[in-house]
Amino acid sequence: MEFQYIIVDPSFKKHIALVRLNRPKELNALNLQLMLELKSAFASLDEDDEVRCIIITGNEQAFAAGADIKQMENKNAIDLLKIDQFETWDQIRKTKKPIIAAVSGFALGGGCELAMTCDMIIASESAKFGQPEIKIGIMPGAGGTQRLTRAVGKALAMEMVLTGKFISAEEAQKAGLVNKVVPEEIYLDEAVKLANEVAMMSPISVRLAKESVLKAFESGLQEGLYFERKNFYMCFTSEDQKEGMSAFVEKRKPNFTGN
Ligand code: DAK
Repeated sequence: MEFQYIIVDPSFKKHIALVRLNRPKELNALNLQLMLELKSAFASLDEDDEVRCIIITGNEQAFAAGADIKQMENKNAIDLLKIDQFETWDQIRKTKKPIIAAVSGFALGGGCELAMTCDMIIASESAKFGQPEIKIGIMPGAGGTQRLTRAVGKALAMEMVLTGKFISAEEAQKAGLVNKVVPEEIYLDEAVKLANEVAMMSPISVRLAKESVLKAFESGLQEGLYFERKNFYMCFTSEDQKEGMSAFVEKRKPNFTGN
């Protein structure tokens, strides 16, 4: 897959794809073209049966410093409405495969929102998370007020959104925003480790389980429990369920095929 602002390797490791944001001079600011490229890459990786987990990363200095302010500066509301970037963000949100964000350096504004749209976050010790839109006269627009609040709670989310202050990787982990913080030299390796663990599981149960966890953010408990139950039953239509349980009984490792 050839793109201008991202680098995509569908077979980075066995069953693991890597998407790298690649506008280093602009700290990976998310311009419209980059977002369209991400949309296309995620759609295609989601269709690829060989891919069981996707890692998205930037570089040591920046995951992404937000949407491209220079591109937005002179837009008005109708321009934004016509561009309808939400469709692009929705494509990422709707990706069925699990996505891990490997974050180092700045994850700000749309960059923080992009990381939060992923399913898990591995951070390097240098990672800084923030929603600084308030400092440029706007507010978060790609889920920041909702996902950050659900992740870290009202008090910290309110402080970050209203003052634009950044939090460190360590604070982000304490607050529940990231899964793990590791030294900068190994943050991608650590993400691969986690991706590997997920990729070894049955892709069907992984898909249904991801869907079910996400449902917890969108529904009341009763509706979520019914949804989980249906997905649980569905697992029993897969060959992987038979394989997983036989392997346990036969005291061997399962070989999940995604059927
Ligand atoms: N946009 C454009 N360029 C950026 C940028 C950004 N967000 N962030 C950094 N850059 C550029 C800088 O302009 C500079 O370019 P040159 O001047 O060299 O040409 C280069 O990257 C290096 O940046 P600095 O020189 O500023 O580097 P420093 O180390 O001094 O500072 C910084 C790093 C990250 C603290 C600083 O660059 C900064 O504050 N950046 C802006 C952070 C920010 O405010 N982010 C939020 C942007 S608003 C939506 C979806 C999403 C969004 C909106 C709508 N829809 C679906 C409709 C999201 C909005 C946002 O994210």
